[in-house]
Amino acid sequence: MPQLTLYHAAPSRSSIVHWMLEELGEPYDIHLVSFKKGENRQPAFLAINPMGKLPALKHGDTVITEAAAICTYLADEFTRPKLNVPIGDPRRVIYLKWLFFGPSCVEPAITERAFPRKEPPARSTLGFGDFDTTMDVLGTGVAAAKPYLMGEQFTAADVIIGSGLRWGMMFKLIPERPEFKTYVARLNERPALKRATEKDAKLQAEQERP
Ligand SMILES: N[C@@H](CCC(=O)N[C@@H](CS)C(=O)NCC(=O)O)C(=O)O
Repeated sequence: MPQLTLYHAAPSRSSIVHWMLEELGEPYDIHLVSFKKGENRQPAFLAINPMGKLPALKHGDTVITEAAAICTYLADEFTRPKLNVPIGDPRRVIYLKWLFFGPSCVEPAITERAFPRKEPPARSTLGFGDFDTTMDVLGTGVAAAKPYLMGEQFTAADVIIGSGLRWGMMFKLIPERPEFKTYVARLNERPALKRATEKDAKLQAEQERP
């Protein structure tokens, strides 16, 4: 029986971890949680993640939540596919920066764009500063990706930053800059992402059956 179980709704932020698991190549189970049926707000799931949100991952008896934390954990725990930059490697600072830049800058910048506030707070109080600066920093990083953020090595940071870009571009919330399009097109060629996307389409049909 696989030691890894992904609590998942397809497609959603748990698709980020679904992609990561496909990159990892370890056996895993999927436990579908239906938003429509409100399963994420029921006691059984709240015992897994009191936030009532997906993704959550069970590894043996351990539960971990938050997409970027899960991807960081998996990359460090299962080192065979070399999806992490380990402690002691000077490149780890850049790797960690991108892993955190996803949920703390890219995602809130996109959400702000989708649901703009009438009176936006001062730039200094927002963790992401402002949308344009976030996009500029992201653009510079992605333009330098040869072919990935950490160079030749594909890492969990590409899963996090790539997922944010793919999601933002799908909903037309991120400008279609050539560097974004080139990087995302490169990621879309990864067999693991193709597998996760195909599986998600099937799971979506399954989870929507009454
Ligand atoms: N900070 C969380 C966000 C997770 C999140 O918002 N997930 C959404 C799915 S895309 C969810 O579970 N929404 C259901 C709800 O809040 O009721 C992460 O990065 O993992």
